[in-house]
Amino acid sequence: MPQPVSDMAAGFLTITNDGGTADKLTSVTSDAAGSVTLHRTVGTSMQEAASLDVPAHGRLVFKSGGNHLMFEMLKRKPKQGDTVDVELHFAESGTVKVAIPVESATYQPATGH
Ligand SMILES: [Cu+2]
Repeated sequence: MPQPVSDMAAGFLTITNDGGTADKLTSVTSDAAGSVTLHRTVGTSMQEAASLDVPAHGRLVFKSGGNHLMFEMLKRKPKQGDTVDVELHFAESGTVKVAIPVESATYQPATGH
């Protein structure tokens, strides 16, 4: 996550599915934000996605200019070096908790984190 400059922030990560069953990321929640939505980039505009596919033996990649998490109504402004706790909710795998590190405000992940 680039250090937010407002009450909104983008988040990036890479989800790897080692299993033989396709899954879907259906929602993301965080105590740090009032709302977290899944966005994908189509051309130059971004669209909210109801879910994102995680293929069997594949990866779901969030990166600059592509899929990203959109944190809105941040309850506090995380600083570089902090981590933001996030719960990833999957259709098949249930809930997975991750801590996303906060990077500099200009951080642009090319391949996810
Ligand atoms: Cu967005």
